[in-house]
Amino acid sequence: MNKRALITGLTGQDGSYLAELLLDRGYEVFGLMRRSSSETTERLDDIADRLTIIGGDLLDQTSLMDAIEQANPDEVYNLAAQSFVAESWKEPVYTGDVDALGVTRLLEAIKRVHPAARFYQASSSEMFGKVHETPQRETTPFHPRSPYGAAKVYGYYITMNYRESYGMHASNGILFNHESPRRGIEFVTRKITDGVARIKAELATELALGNLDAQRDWGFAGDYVQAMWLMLQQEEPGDYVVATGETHSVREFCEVAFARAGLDYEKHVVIDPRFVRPAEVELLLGDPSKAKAELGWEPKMGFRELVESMVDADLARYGVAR
Ligand code: NAP
Ligand code: F7E
Repeated sequence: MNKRALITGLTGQDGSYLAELLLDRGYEVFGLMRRSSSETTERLDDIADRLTIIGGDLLDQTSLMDAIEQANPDEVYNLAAQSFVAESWKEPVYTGDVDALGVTRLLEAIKRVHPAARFYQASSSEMFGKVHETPQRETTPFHPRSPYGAAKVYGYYITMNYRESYGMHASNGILFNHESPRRGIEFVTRKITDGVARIKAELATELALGNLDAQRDWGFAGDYVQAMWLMLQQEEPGDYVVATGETHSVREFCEVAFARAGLDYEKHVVIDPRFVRPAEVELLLGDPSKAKAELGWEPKMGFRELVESMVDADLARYGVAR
């Protein structure tokens, strides 16, 4: 019989890649989707007719219990979150309600309705924040720098707690930044590649950014959902860093992205203090050795290919040539 999986955050970047992966592997895929007055399924256009959508929200306990009952899943992937770090200072309580307590609500629903389901929690490198060591690994202490990071630390520990308290197969993927042409437009990578395309299409002349010196370990989302799936195929649950082991600055991202379209970033990028954060995560660099050794996982796409594929996709969207 086909395996059944429930994905929360189905409409997001990772939800769409994970749904594709699971469908390819013969899963019956269910997705939790919150009510919206407008269309939120554009990332799912190619696979929509193969998915079963269940209405629900991480803020609503009853809907989560019903979703687990309806999907009766072998595997649950909790990808839903208020995922934009900058927004978390504007909506700290809401961010905590979804990203921290939402995890407890979902774990509790699984525990009560179908405790044998395996659980994946989308934990984040933002938990390392003001880093205590470099590279960051599974044993590096957490020091979150935003309401988002703090909420994700709670989500991480409550996942571990349900594993230890109730013997649930619950795992944390500590994922470093991962991007794609499907990345939300407000995140810096996509903001840059969209900005390049807009400038090339003569719709803009400038791109306003914040801290160009921040460094991130950027990988490709399509590679990272593979690691999520592998975690739930292990006999024992666990916590894994998923990263490329390379770090680059926002400035370097700009350089490569603008160059791909024959442009010089220094002529177009301007600094706007509105995009500088109250507390910054200056440097992230992950050590994925455990994922490689235990899951056999390795990233396939490198930095340059990632940036260029995102630029190419945005240029195509605006109908302009390189
Ligand atoms: P994303 O594109 O922002 O998607 C977030 C998803 O969560 C969307 O489907 C959104 O639905 C849904 N959602 C938000 N609030 C919800 C609620 N109250 N109830 C139900 N669904 C809700 O995020 P992503 O980049 O795919 O990331 C997936 C997960 O990994 C998130 O938990 C994120 O925090 C975490 N993470 C991401 C990265 C990264 O670099 N991408 C790294 C580490 C961890 P709508 O479409 O209705 O808004
Ligand atoms: O910022 C700097 C900004 O918003 C990256 C989420 O998926 O990954 C993501 O969080 C860096 C920061 O991602 C702008 O200050 C400069 O240092 O693309 P971002 P993030 O905050 O790293 C983690 C792992 C997650 O878990 C999150 O869900 O870029 N930066 N100028 C800027 N950032 C933005 N957004 N906009 C700017 O104009």
